[in-house]
Amino acid sequence: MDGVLVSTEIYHFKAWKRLADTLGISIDEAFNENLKGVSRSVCIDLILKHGGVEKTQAEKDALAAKKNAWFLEYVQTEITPANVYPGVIDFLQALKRQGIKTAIGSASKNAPLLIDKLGIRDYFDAIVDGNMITKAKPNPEVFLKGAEMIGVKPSQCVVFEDAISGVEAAKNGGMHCIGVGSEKKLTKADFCIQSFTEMTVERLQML
Ligand code: GL1
Repeated sequence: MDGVLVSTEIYHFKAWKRLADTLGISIDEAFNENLKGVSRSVCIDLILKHGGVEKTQAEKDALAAKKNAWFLEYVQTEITPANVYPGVIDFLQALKRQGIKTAIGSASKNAPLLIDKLGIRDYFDAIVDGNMITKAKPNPEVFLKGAEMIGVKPSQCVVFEDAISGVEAAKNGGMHCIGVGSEKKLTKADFCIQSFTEMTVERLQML
């Protein structure tokens, strides 16, 4: 979801950077690639490790809560249906017309809130969010659960991913994967698109 269907990953990055700054840890967009598609608690661990800072579990929980409060502030004030990427709605409508099932697989615990705020719930047959999974990407749990919920075999699923760990999760689950972003970065994807405006049902069926 974040960074694939909607431009919400920038708000996660903004909130993580704000938190890292309070800890005297510097993170940039290149480091943020490691955070994409990764759960809140794993993000905290990666940032602390990056800064060589140690915290107790209770302190980590408090930091995670702080980041989430900032993220929710951005959701309330800055995120609107205009954050849905170009071509996404047209492609989802085309899939619906063809009777192709769709699911969201997100590590975010805020996914249900965002999906409603963005007005895209009706386009999906199933939603798997961070509250329903225990294993982070590159573990395929999030996608296997989605496939199970829509009753489709993994080998017949196509995952759209912008994160390296997400592409690996799709492949680890025996699924096809279309990278959303640079093919230099998402090297394990079957192919990459830069935008959903390039996507057609025919192109999907080639896989
Ligand atoms: C978590 C992380 C975010 C992002 C998403 C996955 O979301 O905190 O930085 O990696 O997972 O897209 P959340 O905090 O909303 O559960």
